[in-house]
Amino acid sequence: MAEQTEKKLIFSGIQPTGVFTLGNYIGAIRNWGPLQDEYRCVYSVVDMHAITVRQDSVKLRQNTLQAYALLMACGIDLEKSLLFIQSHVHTHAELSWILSCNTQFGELSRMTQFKDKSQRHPDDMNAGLFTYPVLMAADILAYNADLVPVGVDQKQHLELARDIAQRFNQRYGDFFTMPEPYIPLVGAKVMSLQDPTKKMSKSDTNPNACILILDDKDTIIRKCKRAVTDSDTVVRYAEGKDGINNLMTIYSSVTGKDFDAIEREFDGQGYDTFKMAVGEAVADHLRPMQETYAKLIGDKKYLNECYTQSDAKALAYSSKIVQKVYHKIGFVDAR
Ligand code: ATP
Ligand code: LTN
Repeated sequence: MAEQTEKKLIFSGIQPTGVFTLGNYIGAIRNWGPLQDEYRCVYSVVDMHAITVRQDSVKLRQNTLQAYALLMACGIDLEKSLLFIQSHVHTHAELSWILSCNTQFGELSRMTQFKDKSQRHPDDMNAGLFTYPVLMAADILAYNADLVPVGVDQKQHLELARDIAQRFNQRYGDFFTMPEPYIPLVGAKVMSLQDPTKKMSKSDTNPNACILILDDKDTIIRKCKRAVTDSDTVVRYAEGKDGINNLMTIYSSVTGKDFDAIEREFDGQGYDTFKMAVGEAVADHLRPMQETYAKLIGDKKYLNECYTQSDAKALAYSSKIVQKVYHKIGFVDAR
């Protein structure tokens, strides 16, 4: 990365909590590949974040490799970017501790994701779930990232990362770059197919609520056909038509057509035809990625080489920043 220092730096991460949804894909991951030419990109499979919710250890290991291969299949190119596994780079946990000493209890209590997740897991309100946003701030600040591509649900966490950075800068002198969110104009919040007032989420218990990016064509079409819509029949983007608005957003994201063009295309055709078209367009869009994924996941040795190389580069880069942080706060320099 050293020879390209004039380019801005991007950081983003995704949790290995299962196969990615179409929401993860449209809201975040699909934007990561195209950014690689303009920016220095650092991406991570954030397994330490995933354990804030109880995980089966065998499944977590499989999901982490799967997430890694999926990101490569979605276009992360290791010639251009870093793609590493968070737990392999110890600077993240180290910086997280320092930042947690510069974060207020009240700030963390206001995080809506904490409130949601602690309600959903009342038997496991662990401290990690509470301090999750501090680790996320550490991920970003350990690289002094300029931009963070995420879906809209992560905006609040990013604002907290900025507040933490600003507080640190005020206490110890300007050091951290203020990271900016990079949120897509269309598709920043893909909604559940079964309850279009809720975000599509990997952890939804109803399998019809989300399209997984490894679903086959028949499954995708079936899920689209069953999507909850209103009792109107006109394909039109309008208030109160949450289900149709969501399907139009999905269709627009995978075909590149704008809402006016979609309304014209389905003029007088009713919801069934539209839902079928959405399912087919999504399946066709995902197919090349699915084929690449199938090849990658069978080659564990290659995957291992890829993350080992990125882990080392990420560690070298972030260590320099964390060492400077240690010095600024008054720790005696280590040899
Ligand atoms: P979980 O359900 O396990 O909490 P998740 O599906 O919310 O996970 P994350 O790993 O937390 O997924 O998110 C990865 C990225 O995907 C983030 O940038 C997040 O903003 C984005 N994202 C998640 N869900 C959606 C969605 N429905 N629409 C758009 N972007 C989304
Ligand atoms: N919290 C994020 C995942 C995440 C992340 C990050 C995103 C962890 N660290 C750093 C951007 C930058 C989520 O999507 N739930």
